[in-house]
Amino acid sequence: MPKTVVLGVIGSDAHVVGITILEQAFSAAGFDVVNLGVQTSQEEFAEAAVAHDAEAVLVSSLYGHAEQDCRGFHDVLAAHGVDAVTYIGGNLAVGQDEFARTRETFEAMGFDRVFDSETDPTEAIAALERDLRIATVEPERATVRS
Ligand code: B12
Repeated sequence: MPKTVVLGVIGSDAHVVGITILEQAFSAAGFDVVNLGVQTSQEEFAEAAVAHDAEAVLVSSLYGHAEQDCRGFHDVLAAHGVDAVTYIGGNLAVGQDEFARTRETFEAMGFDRVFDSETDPTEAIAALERDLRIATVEPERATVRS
């Protein structure tokens, strides 16, 4: 059964190219992707996660206001009864903030993983496969030899 992920750009952010690439990459990797698009509210993420029984919620933010937009996000998810892995990625801080500090900030806010804007989608897919413990069977091992 494919695992469902909810994906969107939070807050008033309108940068759409990154999540379009992520949607294609996650779909090609075998996930069911619910793409909420840009300018998605915290409630919309939570409602979609419930409606689609999502195993992961992937938040994107590019315009530098991620910290404000994500304040209370995990409380909103919890209030809706969402039990899902949460990732955030993109350009999460204003200017040239040191990424290690940015990661700490968002982990403290409750995100399971934090990715910067240099992240290749395959890195996030590999992390999600590990976090959701998806078995990947190599084709030759799956072949039954007589
Ligand atoms: C194109 C663009 C725009 C376009 C957006 C068009 C559209 N509808 O998409 C327009 C002109 C509208 C725009 C507007 C603004 N922009 Co702009 N924009 C860009 C630009 C040049 C490219 C973004 C892009 O498409 N990149 C290509 C995609 C493929 O990469 P990506 O978005 O980074 O996504 C990848 C990764 O980040 C990562 N990723 C992203 N999200 C997630 C989530 C997860 C979970 C994971 C794992 C990975 C991940 O994977 C993605 C795929 O590889 C960037 C600069 C840059 N070079 O990045 C600035 C940039 C993002 N914009 C910026 C700013 C400030 C703005 C404005 C606020 C400017 C203004 N004062 O009006 C507005 C905001 C408007 C709004 N409401 O959102 C700043 C943000 C600064 C910051 N964070 O400190 C940047 C960095 C430019 C800069 N150097 O100052 N922008």
